[in-house]
Amino acid sequence: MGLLQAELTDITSLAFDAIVNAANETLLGGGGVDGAIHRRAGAELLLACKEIGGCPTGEARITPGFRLPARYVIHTVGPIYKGGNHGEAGLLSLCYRNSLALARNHSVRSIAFPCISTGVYGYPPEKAATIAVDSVRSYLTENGKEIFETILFCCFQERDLKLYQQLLKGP
Ligand code: AR6
Repeated sequence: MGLLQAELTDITSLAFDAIVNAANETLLGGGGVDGAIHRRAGAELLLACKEIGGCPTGEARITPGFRLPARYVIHTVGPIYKGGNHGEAGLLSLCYRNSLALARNHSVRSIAFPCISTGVYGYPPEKAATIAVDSVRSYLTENGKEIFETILFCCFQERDLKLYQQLLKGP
C-alpha cells in the first residue's frame, strides 16, 4: 500500500492517529461529517471546541478524539463554494496543508481526510479532489515523504472514491 490511499468508509470508524473534520468557523458542530464526528466522540469534544473559540476558513485546530478510535481530531474549515472566483481553491488547499502541518507537530503518522467542502459547502467534487491530491502531494514534496505513514482520502460516496482512485493513479 502506498502512502496516499483512498477508501470508501465512515471516517469515525478509523483507528488512525488523526482524522480531519470538515467543520465550520464556530467549531460548534453541525451536520454531515462534523455531526458524525461529534456524535461518536461524545460531549467532551464540544467542550474542547468551545474552549478553542472558533477557527477561520483555511486554518486548522486540534483536539483529542475522546470516544473516537482516532487519537486526535483536526478541525479545519473549508470554503463555501461561491462560483470559484472568491479564493476558494487557495482556501481549500490551505485546509489540507495546515492540517498536515498541525498533524506533523503532533507526531501524527496516519491521517484521514474527508472530502472537505464537497457536501453542504457545495464545492464541485472533481475540482475539490484535484486540489486535495495536489495539495497533499506538494506538501510532501516540500516537507518530506517520510513524515507520514498513511494519508487516507476517506470517501463517503462511490463518486468520490472513483475520482480519488483516478487521481492517485497519476504521476
Ligand atoms: N465519514 C466520511 N465522510 C463523510 C461522513 C462520514 N461519516 N459523513 C459525511 N461525509 P459535509 P462541508 C462526507 O457537508 O461541505 C457541517 O454542517 C460527505 O459525503 O460534511 O465541508 C459543518 O458544520 C461529503 O463528501 O462538509 C459545516 O457547517 C464530505 O463529507 C458544513 O457542514 C463533506 O461534506 C461543512 O460543509
